[in-house]
Amino acid sequence: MATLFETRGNMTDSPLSTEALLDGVSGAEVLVSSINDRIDADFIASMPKSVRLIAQFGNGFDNIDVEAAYAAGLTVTNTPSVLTEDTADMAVMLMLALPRRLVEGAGVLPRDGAWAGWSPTWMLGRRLRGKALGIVGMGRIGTAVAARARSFGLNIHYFSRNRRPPQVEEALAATFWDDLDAMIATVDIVSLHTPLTRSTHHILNAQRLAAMRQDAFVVNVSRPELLDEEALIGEIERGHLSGAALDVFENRNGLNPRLLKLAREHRVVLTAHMASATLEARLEMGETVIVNIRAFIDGAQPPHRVLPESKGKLRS
Ligand code: 8YV
Repeated sequence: MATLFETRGNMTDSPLSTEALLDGVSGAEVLVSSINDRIDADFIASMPKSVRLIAQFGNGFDNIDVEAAYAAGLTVTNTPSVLTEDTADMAVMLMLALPRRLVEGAGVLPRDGAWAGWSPTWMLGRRLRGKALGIVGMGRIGTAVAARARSFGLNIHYFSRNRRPPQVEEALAATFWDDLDAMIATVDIVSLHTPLTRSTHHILNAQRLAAMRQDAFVVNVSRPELLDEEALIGEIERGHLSGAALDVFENRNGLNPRLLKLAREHRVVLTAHMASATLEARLEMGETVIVNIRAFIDGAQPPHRVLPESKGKLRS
């Protein structure tokens, strides 16, 4: 970007305050944002009028009030596709890690430096093959998760705004549900792959968590607000759900101590928002940002424009 454009960057790799961000965009035409930057209606109203494009470095864009941006005549873009495979890898890795006790097992030798040896009941986990996986949101990432999960012998179920074509369902042997409550009450694993919008906020609410099968578990590599974290913790604590594997969690006032306790007891696996963290994904995200900016500056439609929900769809 520094070669192509006159660029002012945050080189610290840590989030900027609103004031610093506003200062940074003064006189700029483009703001390149990430999930850490809160681009709400107030921020948009305070932004210098020179800014015409918000080019998000990321797939999700729930940190941006897209509605307010469009009302102010701004264009918003994101970087889909390039982090699909890495994110799907992570979802499946977590799906395996929890029932096969990977984190707990991998910690034994480094902690004790020795091991008493194998026994028939040593580190017994639960088998994944034959279980029913319920995918909430069968977009790019959900579909990539389904393809991987299929090869691990999971039976694929999904709930999505748009039903996938018959050939996709056939290839994945996937069952479509138009009733989320019914699907959730049937499957052994619920994995969330829907974007965070007003309508998906707490899509996995207390009632749905309570309706899940005994010993079922939850995987979330999407956004923490998709589930009611308090209710999830409660269901695990009371022994109804067998656990959760989360790459995202509420962290506004620090991590919930009850969640941390469950992680220390190995009933929950926590990774720290790293599902798309590969060098390759980050480079391709950067390239996608550049393509979006270049197209916009050249007066063309940027390839990865995102539209407000009220326009009837999320992405162009
Ligand atoms: C990104 C993500 O790294 O793209 C997303 O939606 O959740 C992340 O994996 C982050 O959003 C960067 O803005």
